[in-house]
Amino acid sequence: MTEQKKIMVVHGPNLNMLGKREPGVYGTATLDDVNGMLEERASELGLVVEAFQSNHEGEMVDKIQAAVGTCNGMIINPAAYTHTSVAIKDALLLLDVPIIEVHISNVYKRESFRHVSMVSDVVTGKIVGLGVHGYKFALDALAEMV
Ligand code: CA2
Repeated sequence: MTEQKKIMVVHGPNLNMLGKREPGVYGTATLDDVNGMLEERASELGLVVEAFQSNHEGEMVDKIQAAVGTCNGMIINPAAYTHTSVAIKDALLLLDVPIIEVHISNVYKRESFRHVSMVSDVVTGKIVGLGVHGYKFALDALAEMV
């Protein structure tokens, strides 16, 4: 049997609050719902997913470094660190696998500071504004690439 390809999913700060606050912006699905949906879709696609969430920039950097050589693709929503983190950008540059940046909300319809992404020029592609469905579309896209 060939080994299944692994997709690392990295959720940034405050995404542990999904479904518990601000449903008008981020919807009603919880982070567990999102991860469960990704696991289900991954098994249909013959992939495995490992999901990780942290409110801490350095922990996200550690997780991205640990993904080097151990995963075949990555989905990342760096949340607020999208707009500020050179450290996360530099860590993503260590990966030589496809990376999809996901944002639940349409950041371009929001405050101008959310229009800036430190990571968009180092990822393979980006999905914004499609709610939590964006994660599933990212997984489908990675399934085609890996
Ligand atoms: O739209 C996205 O996915 C964001 O990455 C979400 C970030 C925000 O800072 C980005 O500009 C856009 C915020 C994540 C906070 O998530 C919450 C979820 C529910 C309740 C409160 C916060």
